[in-house]
Amino acid sequence: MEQKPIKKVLVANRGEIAIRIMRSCREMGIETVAVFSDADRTAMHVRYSNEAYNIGAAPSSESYLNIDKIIATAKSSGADAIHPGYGFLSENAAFARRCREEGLQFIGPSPESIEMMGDKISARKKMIAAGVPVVPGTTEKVTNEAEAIKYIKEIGVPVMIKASAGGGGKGMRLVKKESQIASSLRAARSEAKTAFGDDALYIEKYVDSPHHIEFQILSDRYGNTVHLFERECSVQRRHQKVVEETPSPIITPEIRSRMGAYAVAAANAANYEGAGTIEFIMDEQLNFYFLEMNTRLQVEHPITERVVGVDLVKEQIRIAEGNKLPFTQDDLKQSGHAIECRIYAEDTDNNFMPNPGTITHITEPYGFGIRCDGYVYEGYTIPIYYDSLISKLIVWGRTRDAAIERMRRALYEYKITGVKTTIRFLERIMDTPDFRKGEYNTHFIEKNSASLLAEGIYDKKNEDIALIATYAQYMSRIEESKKTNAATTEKKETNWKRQLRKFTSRI
Ligand code: MV4
Repeated sequence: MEQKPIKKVLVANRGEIAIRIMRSCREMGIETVAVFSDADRTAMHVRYSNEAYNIGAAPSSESYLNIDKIIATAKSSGADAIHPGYGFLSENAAFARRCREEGLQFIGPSPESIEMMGDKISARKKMIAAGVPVVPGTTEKVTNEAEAIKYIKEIGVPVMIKASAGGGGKGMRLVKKESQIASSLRAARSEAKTAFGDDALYIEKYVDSPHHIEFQILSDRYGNTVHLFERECSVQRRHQKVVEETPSPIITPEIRSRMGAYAVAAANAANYEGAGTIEFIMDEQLNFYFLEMNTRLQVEHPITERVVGVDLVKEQIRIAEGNKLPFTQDDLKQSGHAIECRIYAEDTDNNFMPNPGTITHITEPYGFGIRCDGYVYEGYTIPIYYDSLISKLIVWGRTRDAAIERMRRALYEYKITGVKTTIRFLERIMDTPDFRKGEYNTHFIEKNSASLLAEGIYDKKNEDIALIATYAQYMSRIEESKKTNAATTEKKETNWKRQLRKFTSRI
């Protein structure tokens, strides 16, 4: 067993997750290096770390995605490892490879595992070979229209056309009628090419009204893998998760142990090392299929930590040091129930438009069974450049009902002024009968929009307007980065203009 203790970690991230990671480092006696953009000089992760270095302009392409700068900062600060958090460079195989070449320990899986799982067609192939159930569909990329039509006629509509380089809901098209195949295929291909620079597509049978259930796994480099049970993530809006809970209210112990065994098999097939998540999609009859693997620490990891009693960041670091897993599957049990609510700086009465600004007051909930992972403070201005997540509120209860009651209490105590937040919206979710009964799927928010949203409507047209606002915000960010990166900026602008034209033509 080859072990190399980590003494100093550079955290290549910002916001709540950067602090979350540094907290575990502090408990382990590991020093931390923060990196920050021009927009983050006053950010909390900069204050929390032992050292902090500016890595560039506000747009993430100039800072949190700047591989050369981050590697150089790690080396000059004497860090021996890099934790990428989630988002940004966390699933970037080239970055993991650079770390390896530069003698820095990437706290995460190998670039080969990231690449294999990042390519959804190769992931599907691997899973089929490992005996893991995947959604019925193509195993090779779809090269032409005739082939697609022939295949879809065979398995029957509805189907999803997906980008192999996509994931998380990006680059997908639902095909309900055979007559839509050609146009959907064309649209999906051009979108995939634009968004990922890779136009490979595959086709899956459409699973209607699905549940999104994912399994947390941990693997060491000696071939030991355990799962840490499931997270139910079906309460989401436009592929953004809103509430997560564990255990799932719908799966049985028997299904749980079968899914867990498949999750372990999936990780082993990927020759995986570190913490990862196997996403399954489950239909109304409780049939489940592998969807994709996330090769990073996830936003919602704390509910697993709470119910299983494992600090996932510490385990990631121990694994990266070359240690064996300190527990076996039999050592792990679920105890009680945990729920996470994501608090975003968004205007829920205005199509969840991001609402950055200055926090004029904040009171966070405390007390038994409560964890609040945040990063904002009174007087702090949330920058426009990044994700609008303010904090994650995680509660534990002995039973699901107790956890819901505790979440209601915690949301009642939570006060934020200065920016609009999702807190009241989350209170309404906790009070929705379908949620209380645990009877919900991925259509939950849309189905309950009358009581959840002020306007009571889930309006397509308004979504388009929100998109235009996002576009406007994006353009203002681009203006800033123009000086340094003229060529790619121009290309991005053209793509966005093309997309904007498509949307405006629908209004
Ligand atoms: C699907 C699907 C139905 N059928 N695939 C969305 C995110 C990405 N990970 C895959 N997604 C879906 N794939 C087939 N064959 C429905 C979704 C989907 C979804 C999945 C999980 C959680 C929320 C979702 C919301 C809409 C669509």
